[in-house]
Amino acid sequence: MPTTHYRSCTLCEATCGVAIDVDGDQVVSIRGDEHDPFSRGYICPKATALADLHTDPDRLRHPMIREGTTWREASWDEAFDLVGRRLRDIRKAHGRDAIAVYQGNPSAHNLGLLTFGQAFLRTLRTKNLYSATSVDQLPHMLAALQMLGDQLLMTVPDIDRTDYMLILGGNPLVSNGSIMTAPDVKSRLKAIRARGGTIVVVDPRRTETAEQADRHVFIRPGTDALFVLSLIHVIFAEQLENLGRLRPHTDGLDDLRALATSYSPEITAPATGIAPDDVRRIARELATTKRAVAYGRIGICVQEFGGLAAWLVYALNAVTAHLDEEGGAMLTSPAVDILPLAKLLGVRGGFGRWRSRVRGLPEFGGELPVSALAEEIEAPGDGQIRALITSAGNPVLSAPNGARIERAMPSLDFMVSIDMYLNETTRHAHVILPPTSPLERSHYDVALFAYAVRNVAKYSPPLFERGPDQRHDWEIALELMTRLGLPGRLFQNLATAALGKLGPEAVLDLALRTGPYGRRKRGALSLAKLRNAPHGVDLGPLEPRLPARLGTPDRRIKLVPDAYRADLPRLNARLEQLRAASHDDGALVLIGRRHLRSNNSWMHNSARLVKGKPRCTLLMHPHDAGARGVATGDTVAIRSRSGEIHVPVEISDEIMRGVVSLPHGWGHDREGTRLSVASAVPGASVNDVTEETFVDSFSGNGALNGVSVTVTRVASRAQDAGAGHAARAASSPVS
Ligand SMILES: Nc1nc2c(c(=O)[nH]1)N[C@H]1C(S)=C(S)[C@@H](COP(=O)(O)OP(=O)(O)OC[C@H]3O[C@@H](n4cnc5c(=O)[nH]c(N)nc54)[C@H](O)[C@@H]3O)O[C@H]1N2
Ligand SMILES: Nc1nc2c(c(=O)[nH]1)N[C@H]1C(S)=C(S)[C@@H](COP(=O)(O)OP(=O)(O)OC[C@H]3O[C@@H](n4cnc5c(=O)[nH]c(N)nc54)[C@H](O)[C@@H]3O)O[C@H]1N2
Ligand code: SF4
Ligand SMILES: [Mo]
Repeated sequence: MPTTHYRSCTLCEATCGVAIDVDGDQVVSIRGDEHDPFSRGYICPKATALADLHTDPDRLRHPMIREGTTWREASWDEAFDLVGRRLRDIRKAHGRDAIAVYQGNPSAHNLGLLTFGQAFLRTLRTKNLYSATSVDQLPHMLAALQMLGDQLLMTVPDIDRTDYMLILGGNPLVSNGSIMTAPDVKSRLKAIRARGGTIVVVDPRRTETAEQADRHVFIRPGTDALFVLSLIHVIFAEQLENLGRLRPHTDGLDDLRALATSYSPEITAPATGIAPDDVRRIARELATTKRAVAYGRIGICVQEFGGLAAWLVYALNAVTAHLDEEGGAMLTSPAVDILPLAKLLGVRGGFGRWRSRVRGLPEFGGELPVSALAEEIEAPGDGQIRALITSAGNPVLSAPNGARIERAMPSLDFMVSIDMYLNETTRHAHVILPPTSPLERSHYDVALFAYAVRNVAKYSPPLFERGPDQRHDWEIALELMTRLGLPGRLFQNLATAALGKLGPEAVLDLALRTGPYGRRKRGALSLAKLRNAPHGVDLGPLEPRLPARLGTPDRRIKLVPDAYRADLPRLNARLEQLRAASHDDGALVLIGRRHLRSNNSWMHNSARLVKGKPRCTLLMHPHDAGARGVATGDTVAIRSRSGEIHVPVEISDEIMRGVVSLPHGWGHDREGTRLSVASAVPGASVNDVTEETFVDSFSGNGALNGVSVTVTRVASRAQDAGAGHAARAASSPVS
């Protein structure tokens, strides 16, 4: 008799409730959980891959040790002994900074990694901490830190109550929402229009979200800071500025006015490509709609002026009285308050407290930008990286010029990966420590519920008993913490032992009980309460949190934090350059793209998800294609300073002229991986051509979008028939 198990899907930020029918150890079906109050039955096609992941014969179930080019299974004891000994030796010989860590995106979807994993990393006390943050939301966190006083105080669009949503550089219909946990975002967007509201999308591509919106405006990649400055310019020029309820708590209105004066829509139009009338219209609509919000996502972050752009979107919401207001950009009241939790785990927010050794890129939140990783491995001298720990990350495919990181890896004295796949990154490790599958562990979305559009809580117990020889991520982290504990740090070592006794459930229970709903007199929230509510609980709509939650020293909102001023000359220089340039010169810039059935680099081993026509295609405007004699289906070479890749082309006017788009996370043709499905549909890695030298030098965030490339035809569709999918060019890499 099949039984039904309820849990949250952990594959993206939407946290959809799934109902999984199981018969013994077999998953019979995965459906949306209609009784989940947040996702109301919605799931996307990726949810079924939870079962594929679990049963995937390629998924590693034992620690692996590499000897030369061959791998053998090892016991946990042997693997931990080796890792502990090698890392201790390296630290002894070269110091703490010789050990680097890269943490990837799935860490944010994993209770054990968010608690024990974080604690472990901080005990290493190395300056060489890296993560996907610096190719993602870093500029958002920086804006939150600078303006509101805590890097975790990122705002969330109150999508269920807004009547006007300006979306910049986000494609929630495909990504299912980011820094906006909102299952079934499509229905939520539809509801905006159904209640008479308006959605405007600003994006270099007419995306799936743009197709659903009232209006779409093309923008030249990397120019959002200029566009938003013009919106702010118009708001002041037409005296529409309004700080609303937060006026007595906000500094810098005059500074912002002064700063925006020189960015009239006429000045910025030649750079952004957005007509002045469009700018004025959007500015007026945003300022005069009571419940309205500007929402910027990864497109405004991973670009040359990501720091400025993300800050200006926050400032725009603030000067239109949409910060911390219903229907605007709000802060959440999560059941697990991540602010105290982060402090407990040793995460200290901050910016620029130190700089990377080789290029001087700024630290953020205790981490250095991943764009600096390769050179920090390569460049000899004090502080050079000698050992690398990767955890839930695949920087070879995901980081800018991942190919250079890959070339640097063999020079490491030691590398260990905490990962369930032998993939493009982990194949360079000496040891792989594979954690349990998502269905074998308990789950609570500590991070994602803190950025959800409603306050919700849901606990998922494990569905399957883990195998006898399986370890959870948190157990792996704890074991490493024990073996690498710094001698003489008695308190830390005792804390490690105590944590180990507790496990993530107890930490979660404590956090729930001490959180805002755990201290209530009636119906106080606890782990036991959540265990009795398998579909999750709804804790209500978002509520105003300011000024109480401010973390700035003087407890005031800073509209114009000092740090940003210094970066304006760089923006002005680019503005002048773009105004002077002819935009008919045939130059091309490259941006990214996501697909509903894909998830960064690691879900291409599910046959269900990768079936169908190839997705790793270059989108190109008909005019640009015509000028190069390229037709749909032809194979082209994309070249940049980093290297060259070959991919098939799709011609469409959904992409702006002068811009081409290729998704990331492909390139599974590297030798020596164990990804039997993915390597049959390899595609090529866009991060072989993105550039580690192309960064937002102010924030340190990687500029994955807006990379200058050339595109030339290498084979016509006919010639290419039978050649299969895109491939990595055999040409020697350039660096
Ligand atoms: N060009 C370009 N590059 C990009 C982006 C882009 O838009 N364009 N997007 C960037 C963004 S936003 C991000 S977040 C990064 C993502 O890049 P990364 O953070 O490096 O993550 P993934 O590529 O998804 O790789 C995840 C790895 O974690 C492993 N894994 C999965 N689940 C678990 C688990 O529970 N435990 C452990 N230990 N391992 C697990 C997988 O096997 C895989 O090896 O890519 C970035 N790179
Ligand atoms: N299906 C699926 N879902 C995912 C992921 C996935 O890989 N697949 N990844 C997850 C992760 S790690 C993240 S961080 C989120 C990201 O979530 P989103 O930010 O919604 O992701 P994207 O679809 O990359 O949307 C970015 C948009 O920015 C546009 N863009 C590029 N350059 C610029 C620019 O200079 N200015 C402006 N205004 N727009 C620009 C792109 O055309 C694209 O439409 O998605 C998550 N969800
Ligand atoms: S939208 Fe995200 S959370 Fe929901 S089912 Fe799809 S992958 Fe899972
Ligand atoms: Mo991301």
